Amino acid sequence: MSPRPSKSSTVLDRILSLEIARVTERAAVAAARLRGRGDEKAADQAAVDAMRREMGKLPIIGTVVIGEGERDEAPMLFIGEKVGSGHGPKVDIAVDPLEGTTLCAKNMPGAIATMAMAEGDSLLNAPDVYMEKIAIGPGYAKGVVDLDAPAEENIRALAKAKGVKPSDITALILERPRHADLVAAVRKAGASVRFITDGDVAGVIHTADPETTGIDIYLGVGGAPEGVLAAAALACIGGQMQGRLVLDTDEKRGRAAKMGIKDPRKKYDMDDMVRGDCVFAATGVTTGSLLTGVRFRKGLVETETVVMRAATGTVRWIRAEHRQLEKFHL
Ligand code: VTB
Repeated sequence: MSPRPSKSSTVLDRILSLEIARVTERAAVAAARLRGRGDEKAADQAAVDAMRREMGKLPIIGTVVIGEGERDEAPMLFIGEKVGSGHGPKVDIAVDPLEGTTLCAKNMPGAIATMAMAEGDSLLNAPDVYMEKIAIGPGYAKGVVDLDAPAEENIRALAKAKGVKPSDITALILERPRHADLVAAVRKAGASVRFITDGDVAGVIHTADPETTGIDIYLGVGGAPEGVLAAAALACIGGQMQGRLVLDTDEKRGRAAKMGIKDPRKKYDMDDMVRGDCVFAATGVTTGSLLTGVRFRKGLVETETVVMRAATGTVRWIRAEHRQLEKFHL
């Protein structure tokens, strides 16, 4: 893929693109301590606290644009909060300290700690509402699938572009009652559906490597914050994604308007959600098909993290052994 334009190539310099890994590592380990305790809130809070503490050390002037919620409902990492050391480049921050709180609380596969960092004013400021999403991996002509096309048409177009039959296509969809019609349409087109119960950031990322994951397309309605984070990842590794906020009440439209969204029905392309260079990182909390979860061994903690950068398309898989356990408050 061609490198993405960067307003200022030094903003997300090489050091920052590795330091981000420390932040998601800390959040993942904190959440992993609470795997399987049935307490989503406690696991999320632990991840938030750890992420915020570590982020304070980053040499950035950061603004949270995708966070734990709006200011009145989230005490930390709320939208608009300033984070970082206060010295360095101005950056937008998107966080989901524990993506898949239920997965973590139930100790099920696929919980991750994730964040993205982008040049200032370059990430979509999305309220915490739903987003309709469609995503495919790299190597297809632009526009081969479209959010507004019927699912059958998208499956057929994708199969044709891939040079396979619709029955060779697999769509990943969140298992929710709201997706009953979508699932029926995908199956009617002949394609296979794989369900996930949570975790659509990783779900979208799966489309980038169909040979490994078996996933060709991501479809359906999930969280808007997760949508922007997923767009940041795809902006790094290539692929196409479109999203539209579900602003179905006056209250939601009002919240969106306050965040600068003028057209409530706008269809966002990946490049509208991520408008410049960015780095994305995710660390596994519980083992899933994207990342291995945190392992607690005698005297050390192991983590696995993926870090991606849009300007260069570099993807790094970082397996870390942490020995200074007091840093994790262990
Ligand atoms: C998805 C999924 C998340 O929320 O975005 C989903 O990726 C959407 O909300 O892991 P509903 O659960 O209301 O369908 C999560 O499941 C996190 O809650």
